[in-house]
Amino acid sequence: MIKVKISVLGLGYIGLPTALLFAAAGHEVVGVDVDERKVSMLNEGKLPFQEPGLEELFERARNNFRATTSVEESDVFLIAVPTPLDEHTKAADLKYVKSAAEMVYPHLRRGNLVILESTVPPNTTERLLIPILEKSGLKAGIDFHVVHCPERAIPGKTIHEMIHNDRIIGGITPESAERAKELYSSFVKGNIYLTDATTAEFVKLIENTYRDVNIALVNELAQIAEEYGINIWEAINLANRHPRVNLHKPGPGVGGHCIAIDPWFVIQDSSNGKMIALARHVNDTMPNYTLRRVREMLEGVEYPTITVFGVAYKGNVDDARETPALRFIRLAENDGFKVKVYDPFVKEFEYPLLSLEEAVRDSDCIVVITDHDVFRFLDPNELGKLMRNKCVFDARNILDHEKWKEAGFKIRVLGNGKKDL
Ligand code: SAJ
Repeated sequence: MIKVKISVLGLGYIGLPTALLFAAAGHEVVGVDVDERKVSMLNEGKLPFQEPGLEELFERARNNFRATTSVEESDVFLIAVPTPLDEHTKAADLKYVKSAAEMVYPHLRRGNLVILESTVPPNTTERLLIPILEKSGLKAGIDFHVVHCPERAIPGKTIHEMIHNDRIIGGITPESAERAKELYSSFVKGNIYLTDATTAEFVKLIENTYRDVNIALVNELAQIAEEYGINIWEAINLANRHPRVNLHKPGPGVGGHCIAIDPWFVIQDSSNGKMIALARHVNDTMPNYTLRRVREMLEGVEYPTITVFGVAYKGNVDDARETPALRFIRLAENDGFKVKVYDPFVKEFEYPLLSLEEAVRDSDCIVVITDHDVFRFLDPNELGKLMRNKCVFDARNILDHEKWKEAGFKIRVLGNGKKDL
């Protein structure tokens, strides 16, 4: 392996593990982030967020890694900055990619490699990134290499998947792609497939769009199943016995920085995309549907108080970006519910995060919004003693319903229309 100096711009959920994997592989890595607090934390040996295996990886990488707020000359520049959605235009907001490219081009040298890992709409590498980099006076594909190498790692298993998942590398030239393949081979054990930059951009987006559309399908089927008095969870398990059926799980909505956003990047410059947009709408309105079911359960209860179990966008992570819980809580408050929030993982949130006891005290209904495993092991008898009414709405079908029933709880489950609950 040829040891190189790599600057990684953006030390978030993707950039930091990537930087540490390259450093642990023996490269000299400079982590660059505009957040001075994060930079000093890292240089003091502290991690800014939790992810399984990250602590151990940080230990292995420490000697080859340092963090800073400014870019310096390097052999490789890897851009892993956020690409949020502009809610008004439903298009990608690429301001962080632009500013990262503006920070890089003054330091660009002949033979350098620039890697864009951020998830972007098709043509972003060719039409936005390269024109900025060429302000250096150097020509992309001739004087320096450029690739788009989308990350595909799922939070909760990020490091394992960064090493073992197959990778797609899209080069503006085949040489650029080969050059990046050589570099990623220093820690990637999955297969590395090469293509062009725009195809790689599109591949990333359609992976997440596939998941979002399939989740929308089961979210709609869940509502239909309830009308027929059917339990969607039983039906899905049975249907997935079919060799060519892989139905996903319904729930109170789709969150996170990826699945809830990337479909919009696919269709933003296209005259097509009706189904993809409709799937977004179905998933974005699941908090409304969930609230409707909770309201039915609490019919007749005056000044109802509900307890939201979980605000992370999914189970066992501390990330609440784009979480469906926020929309659910706002809708519930607008509807006259008093809402109390409990989440054992999330540290910062728009609403106060209470202790378990405080959150359920005098509550009329527990609403399971996030599928944190710890909720499965809670004792409904103890919780029931603190509540005003013993109701639970399980929007993730994760609780042991028999146990809660025995503890005297009235139970409803999203997608289960069977009356015998
Ligand atoms: N969800 C459901 N039902 C399901 C699966 C998920 O309602 O059957 C919900 C989750 O609760 C969550 C949201 O969808 O709110 C997304 O969760 P997720 O676990 O599906 O995905 P992410 O966002 O954590 O990670 C995805 C992954 N993409 C795919 O699996 C195609 C990951 O591989 C990507 O790297 C990541 O997006 C990303 O960064 O793009």
